[in-house]
Amino acid sequence: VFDIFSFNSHANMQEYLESTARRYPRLVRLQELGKSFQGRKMRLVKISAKPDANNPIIFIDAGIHGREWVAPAMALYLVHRLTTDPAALQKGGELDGVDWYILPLVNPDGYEYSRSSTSNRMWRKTRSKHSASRCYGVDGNRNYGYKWAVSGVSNDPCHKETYAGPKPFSEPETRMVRNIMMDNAKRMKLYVSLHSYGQYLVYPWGFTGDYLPKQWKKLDNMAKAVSDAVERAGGQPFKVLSAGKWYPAAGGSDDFAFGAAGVPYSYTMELTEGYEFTYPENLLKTILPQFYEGFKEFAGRIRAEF
Ligand code: 0X9
Ligand code: ZN
Repeated sequence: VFDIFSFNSHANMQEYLESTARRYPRLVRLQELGKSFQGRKMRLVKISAKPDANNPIIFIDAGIHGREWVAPAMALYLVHRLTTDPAALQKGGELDGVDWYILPLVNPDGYEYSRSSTSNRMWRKTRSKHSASRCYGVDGNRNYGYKWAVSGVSNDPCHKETYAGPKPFSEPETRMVRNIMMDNAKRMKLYVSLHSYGQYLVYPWGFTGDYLPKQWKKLDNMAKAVSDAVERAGGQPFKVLSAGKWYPAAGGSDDFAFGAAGVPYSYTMELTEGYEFTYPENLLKTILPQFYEGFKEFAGRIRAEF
């Protein structure tokens, strides 16, 4: 059964989303996006106090890398708090003047492969098969069509980590995220892609560390404020810098959101320092609420600016 402070299966997540949408019909809508390569349902969770308003949109996705289990757990915790915490609906709360779009698990095939005891806990990529190769999977976070494959990628389909795919958006999963961004580009003001591990909050550019976007100071300031909020809640601070100064890698969703969809604030958030990919499940109840305070800070700043 689904438990908000556990690592849930994709199937249990879908049940949770369905029951949440049934329970809070005025607050939550599920948009069917299509299916993953192996046929798993992909749904965007839209949470809005006033769905018809012209609110700025905060778009969160998680779990593009199969083994990074903490990321979808955080995304679902956001759904949980936004729907059940009365403070979220109050004036100045997270839902006041802001719409939340959450895609809790971008790569369900890779996630389930990583969960299966007969496969590989460290699986990162999708589970697609492209005809020319005997190997499986593409690194979803090298597959986006902005400066695709110019740095930090492998062209070898058998590379376990960073194969960029045969072409940009070769994966159904990354195409779905692209469509969410492009369909909502006008109103989308913040994009956060949740990953793990190492506690980093990084912003464009990711494809290069040689230079920064001209708006980098605003990106940097917001990230530091979010990090401070998490620290005030008892969590570890984030290391804040541009993704490319950490290490250059092209074809990431953050660069696409910022460079192609024109989302003014775009981040990759790497949760949890210290445990690599196997974060202890029993610590989720401590850290998820701490990170949530960072998302409150994001929402407050987006509301104030847009
Ligand atoms: O390499 C990645 O895709 C991300 N780190 S992870 O360890 N979770 O794989 C960082 C991506 C940062 N953004 C870009 N380089 N565009
Ligand atoms: Zn990752």
